[in-house]
Amino acid sequence: MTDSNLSNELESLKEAAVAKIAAVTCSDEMENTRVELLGRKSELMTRMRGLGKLPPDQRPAMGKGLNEVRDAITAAIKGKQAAIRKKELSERLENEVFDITLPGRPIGMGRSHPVCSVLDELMEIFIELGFMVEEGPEVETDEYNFKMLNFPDDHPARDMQDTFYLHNGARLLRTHTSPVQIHAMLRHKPPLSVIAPGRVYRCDSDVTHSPVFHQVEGFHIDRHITFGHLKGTLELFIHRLYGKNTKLRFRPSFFPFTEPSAELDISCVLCGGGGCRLCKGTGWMEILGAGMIDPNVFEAVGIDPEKWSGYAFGVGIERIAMLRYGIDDIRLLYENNTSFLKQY
Ligand code: FA5
Repeated sequence: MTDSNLSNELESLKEAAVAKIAAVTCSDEMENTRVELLGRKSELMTRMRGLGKLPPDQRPAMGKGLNEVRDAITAAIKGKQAAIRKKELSERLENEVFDITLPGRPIGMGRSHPVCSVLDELMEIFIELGFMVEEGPEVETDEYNFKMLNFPDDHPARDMQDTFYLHNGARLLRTHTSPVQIHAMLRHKPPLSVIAPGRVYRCDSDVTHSPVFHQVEGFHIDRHITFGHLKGTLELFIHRLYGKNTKLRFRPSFFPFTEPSAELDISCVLCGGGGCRLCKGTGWMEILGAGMIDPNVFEAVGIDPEKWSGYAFGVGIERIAMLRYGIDDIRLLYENNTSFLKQY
């Protein structure tokens, strides 16, 4: 092929491609045209692949000419793509109507969960009374959860709280917040007033029992502390929480870490004491365990029981929330049904 024949042929290939590009009107068509002109099956690429079969003396001129055609087509496509994008954008801006006066979609406001509200309220009462806040681990050892709290090995008292054991019994999920008493007594010297909120775990489930629930532990150690101080503090706390008309009842009980021990019931706020599903027909609802700290517990942490005495109590937060809001099934608190939770 002569030089002039070659350049005529390449010139007409380029002109045909540029004319095709100029006729394109939208971005979909642009993409199809690009593939047709520069894709693997395009005439240009087929010719480029055939370069190796040409006589060696024709290859440089043909290679140079094909590269120039490819550059020209690429430049024409880029220019056209920019023009089409601009045209399509201005068409959208002209045609799409955006009404900024339409009302927005409402976003639901978050709110405090009933358990959190009660917990905050309770903490506020005790902080006002001068108690300091302590926390302890949820994964405990038998030592802290039972042994140092005066639960003898293999004593039936351990069965009072069905325990979730971990690592073949080497660790456990704490069954109550009372082990925080031990952590705090080892950390601080008396006099000491502590409040310890937290999550606790028991293998237990019905309308008033949940396998995961919250307790607040409270204890006060000083010289000459008596059961009278315990009664006075709990009465003040219950009346602040439920109002002065709420009745309180202390029942003798047993906890290995307090002596004497008691459970505190309050009159059922749902039925007013007449008996319902919440109070299991008794008119009363148990909300906490309490007592005077056992001298064995003081000895386990190196506090002299001859010099110091103290009271302790452990409150179930879900029970307080159920009584406060008249909820008759503890499981409702954990189903995350927002229509239910929104009421509180
Ligand atoms: C205790 O857990 C003792 N540690 C409390 C204590 C502390 C006594 C300090 C003396 C001195 P008890 O097992 O009774 O005690 O639980 C305390 C409160 O937790 C109960 O009164 C109840 O309100 C609540 N509670 C117990 N088990 C559950 C459960 N499975 N679900 C929800 N609340 C529970």
